[in-house]
Formats: sequence, C-alpha cells, structure tokens
Amino acid sequence: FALEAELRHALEHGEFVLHYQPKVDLATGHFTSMEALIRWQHPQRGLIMPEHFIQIAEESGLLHQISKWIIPTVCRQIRQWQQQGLGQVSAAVNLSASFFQHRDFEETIEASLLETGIPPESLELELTEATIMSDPQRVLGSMAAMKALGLQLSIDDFGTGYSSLSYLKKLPVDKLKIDQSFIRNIARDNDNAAVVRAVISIGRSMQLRVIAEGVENASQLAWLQAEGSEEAQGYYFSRPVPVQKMTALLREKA
Ligand code: G
Ligand code: G
Ligand code: MN
Ligand code: NA
Repeated sequence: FALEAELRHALEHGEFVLHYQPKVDLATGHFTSMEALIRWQHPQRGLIMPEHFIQIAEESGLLHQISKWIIPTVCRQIRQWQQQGLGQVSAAVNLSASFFQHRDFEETIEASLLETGIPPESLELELTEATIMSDPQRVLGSMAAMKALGLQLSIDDFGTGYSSLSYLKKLPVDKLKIDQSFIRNIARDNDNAAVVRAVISIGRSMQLRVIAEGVENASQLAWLQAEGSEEAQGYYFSRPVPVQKMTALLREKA
C-alpha cells in the first residue's frame, strides 16, 4: 500500500515534525503547557496534517514507531526549554490505543525520562475516551503505570465518548480536556453550555483540572472564565506553531 510505504520512508528520513500549541492558565494568562501535534513535512507535497495520515499509520502499525520517535523528541524539547530558563515548561503527547498494545511502551517513556532528566510531571499524555474504552483493562493498567512514573494524564476530547462517572472515578487522570465541539457555540447553544458547566463541576468534585479546547474568540474566553474553567487552548491564543515560534511565544508568556 503506497501511503504506508511512504510513511515508513518519512519516518526513516526524518520528515515528521512536531508543532506545539499552548495551553493557557486562565487565572494568570501564562502558558502552562504545550500540546505536541505531528505534521508531515513532505518534500513535494508540503506540510501534511495528521488527519490525512494518522489513521493509516495506526492501521498499519506504524503509529507505534512514530510515537516512539515523538516521545523522546518531546522530552528533549522540554529539556531544552527548561534549560533556556523558560520555567517548568511541560508538554503533552497524544497517544492512541495501539501504543499500549506493545510491551515496550513503558520502556520508551522511562528511557526518555532517564536520558533527558526532565521532571516526570513535565510530560503529559493525552488519551481519548475511545482509546481508554477500546481496551479498558489494558489501558487502565498502563495509565496506572504511567502515573506511578509521575507523568500527568489527561482525557482528550472529553464529552464525546461514553465513559460513565463511576468509571471516571477509577481513572488515574489529572485533567479533562473538554472537546472543542462543545465550545464552538457556547454563548448561544444551551445544550453545549450545559455540558461544559457539567464538566467543570465534575472536575471540581473530582479534583481534576479542566481545560476547554478550541477557544477561538474573546467571548468564548469570557464565558469560560465566568464559569470557572481553569485552562483554555485554541486559535484565540495561538495556532499550533513550529518549535522556533513556540520558543519565542514562551519568552513572552511562560
Ligand atoms: O492539529 P491537528 O490537525 O494537529 O490534529 C488532528 C488530530 O490528529 C487530532 O485528533 C490529534 O489528536 C491527532 N494527532 C496530532 N498529533 C498526533 C500524534 O502525535 N499522535 C496521535 N496519536 N495523534 C495525533
Ligand atoms: O484531538 P486533539 O484535541 O488532540 O487535536 C486538537 C485538534 O484541534 C488539532 O487538529 C488542532 O490543530 C485543532 N485545534 C486547536 N485549536 C483549535 C481551535 O481553536 N479551533 C479549531 N477549529 N481547531 C483547533
Ligand atoms: Mn489532544
Ligand atoms: Na482534543
């Protein structure tokens, strides 16, 4: 299959790059963390977004290899930012279900922590409800192991899955990321507003930080601040940007 072969080639030839998008502490306006988002810098076709290759990579088993490149790359970037005096910078990596199906996933993370010497809590992992529910036993065990290493864990796209509240209580997570579909029309859509208020309230009662994704304008931000969301992420603050741009942003906002 052509795309699969191309992806393998891309991995071997260093064509993948990570862009970073900040998460903003709404109390202070400071950047608290960055989300690493993969792009494919194709020599002919230019920058290709993950929606065009992540699924194929996952289905062909290559995403595991790609994640084994992403984790050390992000850890080294965190160390570099920390060494540049930009504070206790942390960054998040998106992980899919297949990552936990290999025995070596824990080794990959441990080796990256050891190599870079970054504080484990500087590395955050984002898992969707779908990832967790695809193999709850295994993923829950893996999450506990990651938590024991000291990493931060987030549930990504929260609200789009079907995890029950009793289940949520059992998950060793630190943060809920409210899916951007609920934020889009927040001031006018009563149903979305109700969902977001409910997630903020769950976060409070379960001592989980809540972050709103997909914040694109000042009125969404004002609504979220009024309702007590702790963090936000979205184009309003910054699009995902290349490392050099992120470093410049951190100099202003860390
Ligand atoms: O910016 P954006 O187009 O980058 O991301 C689109 C989708 O691809 C999102 O659902 C995001 O979680 C996913 N994605 C981006 N980077 C990665 C990655 O490194 N690993 C995995 N598994 N998914 C990613
Ligand atoms: O699924 P996940 O949450 O990991 O991926 C986030 C996706 O949302 C990425 O594709 C990222 O580029 C995109 N994104 C981030 N901020 C915004 C935003 O404010 N608006 C929109 N439409 N997309 C965003
Ligand atoms: Mn994410
Ligand atoms: Na998300």
